[in-house]
Amino acid sequence: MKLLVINGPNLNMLGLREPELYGKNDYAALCELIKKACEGIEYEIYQSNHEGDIVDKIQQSYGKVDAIVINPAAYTHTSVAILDALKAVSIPTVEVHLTDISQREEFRKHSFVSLYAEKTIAGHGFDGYREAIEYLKEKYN
Ligand code: CA2
Repeated sequence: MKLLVINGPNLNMLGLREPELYGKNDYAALCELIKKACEGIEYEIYQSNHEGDIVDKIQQSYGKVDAIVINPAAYTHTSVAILDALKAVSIPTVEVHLTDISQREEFRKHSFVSLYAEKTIAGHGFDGYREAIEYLKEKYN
């Protein structure tokens, strides 16, 4: 099984600002957690601040990747393009958010990606990634 983890804009800045929201651990620590959770399977972690690059990455996964974990970050709330790319490749996907977006500003409450993702995990911090990976391993490995 090959799993792709996609992280959207600014997640590479974790730990530098807003620790009360996103925690004090940095992006390298998140990648370490993902690495441990992916023990026994092939995986890749991809981070980009650019919507089109994320769309390209999803398209390139067609026929090569068995499952996707995605935190689209701010693009969650704006990107029909990322939603359409996920629909186009039809790869099983779990959406993850560090924070509970349903309890934040109005503009964060809607997620385009949720319209495709088979599961959304929000508000569990870094652990949400572990939960998403375990769910996909259990179901598709
Ligand atoms: O809760 C989440 O995981 C989010 O996807 C995080 C995004 C936010 O735009 C979404 O609404 C919810 C933000 C990504 C990281 O932003 C940072 C901001 C300051 C310092 C470090 C990271």
